[in-house]
Amino acid sequence: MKISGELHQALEKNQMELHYQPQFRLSDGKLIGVEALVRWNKPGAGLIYPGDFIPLAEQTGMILPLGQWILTTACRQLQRWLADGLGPLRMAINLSARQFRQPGLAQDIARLLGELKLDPRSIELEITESMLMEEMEMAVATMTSLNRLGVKLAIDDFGTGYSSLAYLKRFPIHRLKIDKSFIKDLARQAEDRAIVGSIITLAHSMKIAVIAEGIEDEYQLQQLSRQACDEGQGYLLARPMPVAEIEQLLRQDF
Ligand code: G
Ligand code: G
Ligand code: MN
Ligand code: NA
Repeated sequence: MKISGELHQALEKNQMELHYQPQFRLSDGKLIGVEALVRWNKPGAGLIYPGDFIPLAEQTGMILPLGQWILTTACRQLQRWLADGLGPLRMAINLSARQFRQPGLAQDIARLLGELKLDPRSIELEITESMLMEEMEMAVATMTSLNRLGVKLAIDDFGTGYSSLAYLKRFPIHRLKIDKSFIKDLARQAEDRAIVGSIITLAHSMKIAVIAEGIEDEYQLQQLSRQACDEGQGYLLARPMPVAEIEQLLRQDF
């Protein structure tokens, strides 16, 4: 079967799963959130990572039902954790470009959060710079309605797109996620330290918080703390993990 047909069946056959990667506050190391990351558990093939099926899902439109499933599953999971006393906790969810342009996104999310009685402020939607730059008027309208709903908005992979920094002023943005390419060589590259420092200063001057992703070693962690980065995520701190594992971690922490 062609992979596009397989993707369709994968959802129906319950082969999609979400893994969760913790996010930590750097000032005291507290776990304050998780990012949902989708995987396809394909029989006979093992775990397939999103890089190998999200682009196709985006092309074929399958990303819309898949994205809906991801939103619902992540929000339900958060609701269960909070009901179990595991929290306070923020759930970060990646939106695809097509999902972001889908009319009615904010209403769909509002309905979902209403059904689950979830505080919208505990949900953070991650979008990329390029999603903001195309069809700017529509992007402003979508961001505005999401912001009115009360969900938080984060710019993922920050620094890798066309950063017309003017958009930071135009859009209601709560957090920048510094792309891991700037974190990788932090110890060796003075330029990367300068870029990271500038992003943090700029963001803070606009009352926007900053999270660094891809933290893999102690130097990076210390350097980011010194540079007053608010939060961090990366293999050094914790890997993305399946539900059972993250629950163990949450039970230790809360
Ligand atoms: O662990 P990682 O391989 O999960 O993720 C690779 C890429 O796939 C990242 O750029 C990430 O943003 C994207 N991705 C992961 N999970 C999701 C998801 O649930 N929805 C969308 N649209 N993208 C995702
Ligand atoms: O949505 P986004 O593009 O931010 O996806 C995050 C990606 O980064 C996922 O593929 C996730 O598995 C991966 N990731 C998380 N922590 C680390 C890390 O410390 N190092 C690297 N190289 N990748 C990471
Ligand atoms: Mn992300
Ligand atoms: Na990212």
